Amino acid sequence: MNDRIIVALVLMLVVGLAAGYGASTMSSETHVMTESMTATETTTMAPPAASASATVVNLDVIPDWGGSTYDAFVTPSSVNGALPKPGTNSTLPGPNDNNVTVPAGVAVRFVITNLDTAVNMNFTGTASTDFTVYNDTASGYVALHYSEGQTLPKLPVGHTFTIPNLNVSIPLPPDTVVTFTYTFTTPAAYEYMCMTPCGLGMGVTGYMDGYVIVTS
Ligand SMILES: [Cu+2]
Repeated sequence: MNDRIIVALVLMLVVGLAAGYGASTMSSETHVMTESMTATETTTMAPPAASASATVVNLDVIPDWGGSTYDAFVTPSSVNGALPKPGTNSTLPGPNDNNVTVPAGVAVRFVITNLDTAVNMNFTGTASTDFTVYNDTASGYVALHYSEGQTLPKLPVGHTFTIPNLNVSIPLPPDTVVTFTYTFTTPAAYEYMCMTPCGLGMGVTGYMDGYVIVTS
């Protein structure tokens, strides 16, 4: 083996090692990028404040509402009021305290505060619409954003905010504020409910069942 061949072999070895190093570095970077792109955004920030604006709907989930043993969706203005009345009208909105009215064709921001700390099921599937979960932690609120169509991890939830006729279902983890925005296109009374087996209030109008009344 002459000197030129030895030099050529050494060069090939060095180039090969460099290429291999480069490849492993690139794949490592790609891996990191993939992880950061699919990871849920996490920021520490306060949840939105309650608002009386017509395009904001505030709902609270109260466990064992008024000692009734029924969990309930209530509008914050009724928290200190009378018990919501179980519905007597099974086809249209009844005389309850948790129906909300919004205009059609306007982006409506929902702010749902789940005051219940119970976990009743794992929520799986894909996000039906963009939503953000604000977790109340010892170090402040941590916001987790999920995008429409994103595969959800097994989210432990106490309740859901579900509008079956619109294929909207938002998980409500315990002790969180959950926000999402939705534009209703057609005026109608849309039933919303909790799909989690959370107890006696499930499916009872005025408790974990109400209506979003969309006006023209
Ligand atoms: Cu529920």
